[in-house]
Amino acid sequence: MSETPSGSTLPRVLSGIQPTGDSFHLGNYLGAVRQWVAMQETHDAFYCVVDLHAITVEHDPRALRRRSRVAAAQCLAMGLDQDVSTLFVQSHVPEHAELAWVLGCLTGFGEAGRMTQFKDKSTKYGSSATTVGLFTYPVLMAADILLYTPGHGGALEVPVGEDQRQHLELTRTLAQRFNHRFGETFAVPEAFIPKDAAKITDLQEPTAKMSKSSSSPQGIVEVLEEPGPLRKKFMRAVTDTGSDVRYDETEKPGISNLVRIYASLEGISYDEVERKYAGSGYGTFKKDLAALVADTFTPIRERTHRLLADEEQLDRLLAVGAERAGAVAARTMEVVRDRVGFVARGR
Ligand code: AQP
Repeated sequence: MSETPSGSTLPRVLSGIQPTGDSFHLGNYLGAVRQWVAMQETHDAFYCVVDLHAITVEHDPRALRRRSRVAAAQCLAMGLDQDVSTLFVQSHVPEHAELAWVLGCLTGFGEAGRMTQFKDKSTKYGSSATTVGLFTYPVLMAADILLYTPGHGGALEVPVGEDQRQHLELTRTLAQRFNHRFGETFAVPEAFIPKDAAKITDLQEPTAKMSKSSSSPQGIVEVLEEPGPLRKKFMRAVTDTGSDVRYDETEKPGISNLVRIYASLEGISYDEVERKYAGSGYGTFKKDLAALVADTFTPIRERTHRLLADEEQLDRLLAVGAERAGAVAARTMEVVRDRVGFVARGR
């Protein structure tokens, strides 16, 4: 149990999303933000637009600023409520970078080098574009998490996809190492895969994850996309031989992805989807699925645009989140600085 600036005693949860695209995609919605919205009712929730992580690869400053606001606006449009949870921008709380430095000094070079996501990304970008920031990305993620560990025996839950499990393991190791060297400070965070979180794959390459930065325009379904192009993408989605709507990840990865999306949006089982479309063929199923996605995203898109139309108000809302998150982070860092042996600043 934790005590927050608002006095909440609910278990705490922390999660983040990168402002790396002009829109979130269907995977971000079904695999992350929709669960965030549900968890704000049951948890003392902290959600973060991780702009520091977004500069680990080359970026355009104007795009980053725009995308950070777009990311925050989409979170709010999807149902995050700043009165119930805490939504903030990572760079507004400088303690994230400060704790990352301290934790970096506890992380072995070899240990960081074993992170598979780093190996994949550095192979993809090539050695000249592989920065030290990309290498230490998991250490920053550890700092993001550990700053919000409730100090007095409370739990911190971190929803993670399979691809982030190794980073969470490193976070747990660093928490234990810090506690061992400097005294009990961090509760060791727990990973969990949120109920109903679906992994969504690329519409053109159904065995690859749908991704802001690596999917092709035809493979990704964007939340802010207009219904027309969105429908076309579903109609052109790669499907498999045969014509029956059946969930089979090995034999039918394309149609299985579409069944997963349908089931997830409707809150029904794969069997129910199969029964509903028995004998219908792919065309009817794809048309209905496109309409279902468009109906889900249209109000979100409209709310996002309304929020973005008043930038000052949006920034004020984010300042409220930064204030609340900053209060927790400042308390944690005060303890960390003392434990590590930094001289307290005179007053
Ligand atoms: N395809 C997906 N299916 C289900 N969940 C997904 N998530 C991402 N893609 C899918 C979840 O969305 C959250 C935020 O992800 P992120 O923006 O921090 O980075 P990511 O996981 O690396 O997502 P992208 O789209 O691939 O971004 P880029 O291209 O910038 O790396 C996470 O909870 C993630 O699990």
